[in-house]
Amino acid sequence: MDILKDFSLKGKVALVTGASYGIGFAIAKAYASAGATIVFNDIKQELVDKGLKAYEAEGIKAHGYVCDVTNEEAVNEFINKVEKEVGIIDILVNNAGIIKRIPMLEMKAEDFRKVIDVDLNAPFIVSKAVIPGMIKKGHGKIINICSMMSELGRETVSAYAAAKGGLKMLTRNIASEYGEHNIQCNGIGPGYIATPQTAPLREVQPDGSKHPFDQFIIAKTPAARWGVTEDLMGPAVFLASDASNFVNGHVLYVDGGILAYIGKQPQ
Ligand code: NAP
Ligand code: GCO
Repeated sequence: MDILKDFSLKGKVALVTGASYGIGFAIAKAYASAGATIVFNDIKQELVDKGLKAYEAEGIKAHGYVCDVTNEEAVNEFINKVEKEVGIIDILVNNAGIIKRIPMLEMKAEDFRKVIDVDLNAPFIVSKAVIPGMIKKGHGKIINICSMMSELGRETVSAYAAAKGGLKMLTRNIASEYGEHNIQCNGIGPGYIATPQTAPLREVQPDGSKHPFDQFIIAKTPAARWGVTEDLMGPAVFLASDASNFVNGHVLYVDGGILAYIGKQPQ
């Protein structure tokens, strides 16, 4: 037997949302390397063009589309187009996401709603659009990009934590509702990963010292470092491949051990 065959994505169509750069781009690159055809979207044409160039530089022929994942009508049109131009989607990664770091008492309800819209409502909208094709095809993989904040809270991220906690439960619900159609829906909960989203937490201070949050995260992480987008590649391929066909409704935390660790004891 060749167990590596179970990890192959040959012949599969994978849609990764918001994948012009960052975590989505790394996951899409890994899928292409495992044999999948890559489809991605972003809100603006400039970002799609930038993404297409970045994929091309990696030797990947990706299909890029403009689509705001919070707009149900636009998402339905986009998925129809992909099904006609590329094929029925076998793998969906709900990656597009935003964060607003604002103390709760200063946060406007409008800002809270915006985060919920992109980080929770959009995965519902996009999943709803791809599931009928997956049912027709007889299989499907949905991977929701969750967070440490699916489990933990912290100052300033009330909307993000509410959305990512909700996304964990949407994951379990999709698994429960469509498991009988051979659809597996799982989450990946990245730890603190160095991307543009977390850049403000890693900025060097005016006096040249490290950002206090940077040191805080390194101390909280048994691996003693920030994650890099490449850390998510293997787990994302596993959850998209036949190797995980009986794994359903699970969130795989890829966090260097943060969730397992009580924190450094006082010296
Ligand atoms: P990022 O660098 O900010 O990338 C997010 C991508 O999503 C961007 O390309 C962004 O486009 C796109 N996007 C945002 N709103 C969209 C919309 N309405 N429609 C379509 N695309 C949209 O973030 P990242 O760090 O790679 O994060 C990717 C995912 O992982 C997010 O869901 C994030 O919450 C999650 N995550 C990140 C970390 C981390 O430490 N970095 C940890 C755990 C989970 P624009 O540039 O136009 O906004
Ligand atoms: C924050 C961070 C996090 C991470 C990530 C952790 O401000 O605390 O941005 O929320 O991005 O989601 O898993």
